[in-house]
Amino acid sequence: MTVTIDRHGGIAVLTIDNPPVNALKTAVRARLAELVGMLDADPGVTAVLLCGAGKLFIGGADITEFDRPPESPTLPDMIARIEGATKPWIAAIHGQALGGGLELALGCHYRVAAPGATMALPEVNLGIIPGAGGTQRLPRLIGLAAAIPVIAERDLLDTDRAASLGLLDHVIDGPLTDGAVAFARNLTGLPLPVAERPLPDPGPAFWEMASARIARGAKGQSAPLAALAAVRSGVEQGFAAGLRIERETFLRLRASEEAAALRYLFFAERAAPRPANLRSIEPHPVRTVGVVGGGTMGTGIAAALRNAGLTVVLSERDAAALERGMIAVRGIFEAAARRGLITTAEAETRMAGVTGCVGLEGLAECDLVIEAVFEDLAVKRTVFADLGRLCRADAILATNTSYIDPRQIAEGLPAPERFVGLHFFSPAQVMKLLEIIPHPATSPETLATAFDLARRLGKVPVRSGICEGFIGNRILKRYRARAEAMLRDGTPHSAIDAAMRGFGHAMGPFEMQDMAGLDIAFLNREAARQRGEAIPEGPIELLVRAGRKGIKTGGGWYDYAPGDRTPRVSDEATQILAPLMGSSAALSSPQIVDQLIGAMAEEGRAILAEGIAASPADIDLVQVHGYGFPRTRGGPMFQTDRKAKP
Ligand code: 3H9
Repeated sequence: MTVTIDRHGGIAVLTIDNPPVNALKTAVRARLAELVGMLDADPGVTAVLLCGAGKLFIGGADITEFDRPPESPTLPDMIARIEGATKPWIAAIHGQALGGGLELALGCHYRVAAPGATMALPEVNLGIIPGAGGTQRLPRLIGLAAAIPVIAERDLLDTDRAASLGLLDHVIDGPLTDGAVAFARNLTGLPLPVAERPLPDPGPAFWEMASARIARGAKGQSAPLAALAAVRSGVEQGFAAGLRIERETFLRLRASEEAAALRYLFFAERAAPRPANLRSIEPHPVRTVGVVGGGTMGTGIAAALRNAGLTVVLSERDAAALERGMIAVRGIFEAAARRGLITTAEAETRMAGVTGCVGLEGLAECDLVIEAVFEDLAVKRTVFADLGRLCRADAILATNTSYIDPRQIAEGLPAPERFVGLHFFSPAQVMKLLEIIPHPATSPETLATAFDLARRLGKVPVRSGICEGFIGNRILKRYRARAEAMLRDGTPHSAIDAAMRGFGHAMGPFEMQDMAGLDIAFLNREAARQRGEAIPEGPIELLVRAGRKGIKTGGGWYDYAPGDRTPRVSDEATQILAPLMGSSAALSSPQIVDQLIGAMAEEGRAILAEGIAASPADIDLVQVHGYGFPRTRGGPMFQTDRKAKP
């Protein structure tokens, strides 16, 4: 049963019961539509209360239905029926009312909510706009200034704000159903229909400002501005025309590549923290985490852990390095406070949960220790030998290595079943990706703990098998190699970067190298040569030997003005690179994109064939959350999969 009915005297209480999020799938819509007529015709019913079972009211339309043509009754039709009912319908909101769930509540005649509920229209996250009246009813209820950020800019309303804006008619402090039934009993009739409420046009300056603000925050996505356009057409042409335009836009965007990519990522991100094979395994309790190494990675990891409420012990080799590390962690919290993300008091509280220790003895009581010292096998082995001796027998030990084989690091560890790779991305307090790399001996409990930690940290975890660079850096290497091969064939690096930016990347492969510093790649290549790998001299060697190491030296692939990260084409770099450049005609932007995405996907397929990644979606999550692949494009595997389909 998707909708249950209960009677409280003359009040019919309908409860949508469609776990896990009461999504408005076809069967729910059909049942509700049927009930409108039945309850209207029932002389014993004076009002209808609409509730959600479980922890929330309604999570929205059922996104799994979006790959099929809309099925009757559609959500707009069903809401229109409720709006046209002769008896009052009251939405009783608890937990969350999202997307179509909030739109359904807006179509009811009254709304009441429990304290602490959230009301939002997150459709733009899925590349669509509200498609069941949200762009028309919300502004008429709470005004344009408050409604536009909710519709187009991901603003969330909590119960207090929703009540003060007039979205809610009443806040119910005690048990929700009882309070809502009492509210319903006191009603004397229907309010003025939302469609008839005035919505004056604020004039062109208002729209221009809203449009500029939304464009800035849209990150290349088309839905936010389309949502604003739907609101505006309702203001200029009236409610009915607004509804029609909203629906057309919703259906058009729903069928777009962008929306398909964002839906795909929505489900991949939801599935990532809970791999099926670990669902029944209890994670190890983790409260206090040790971090070894107070450099950029270690301090970022410490901040990420504190942001999730874990207690942190930061360990460094000597007092001076520890002090630098502690100052760096404090700097992260203070920067968050300056940007208004947390209060200064909260920054202090977060810092108070970080203690420092010189040496590893201070980590003895930690539940988990994450090693983030520099990439040197001997150093890491010494750290783990000491941790193995000093830490509690049940503590989990993790390495943040990005390149070294975890099997080599763990050699000689007394309990390799409690050892795992946790590869964070820099800055670790910001980047969402966490590659989890089990050692062959890692126990399911240790692995489940790693995934649970990722969930608590708000990270997107992806399990990777062991290979050089794991999933992400292995694909990066292939991507860079392909870009360099294009360059050698005769396509200028500026054209390659511009093509990737045009595709949606924040920067192209050569700009990325300038930002990271070419010397790092140079040193890695030198180290590989010393290990006996045949790596030919290439552009990186030419640039670094000419002193061009990237932004930090004022030039690399590009020139940079002091204090400005804008790349400018460099005559000097062009001259340095000239001997390497082939004479083939430069590739066009679509060819560049095709070849680079193709190279990434090809490496991805090899990674899948070797069992390094579990699914194409995992590879795409790595690209989107660790390497700046544009969300609206889904990922390299998604791209090639779509291309392969007729
Ligand atoms: C919309 O409403 C369009 C309308 O304007 C117009 C229509 C005409 N549908 O996140 P969780 C699944 S667009 C289908 O882990 P939480 C999810 O995949 C929609 N499935 O739980 C997962 O499945 P599994 C606008 C959905 O407690 C399971 O439920 N609404 C939907 O951390 C649990 O999810 C949104 O964009 C759905 N709508 O968070 C809200 N939602 O167990 C999207 C979830 O198989 N949803 N699932 O992996 C959310 O933000 C969160 O899921 C929510 C619960 C906050 C509700």
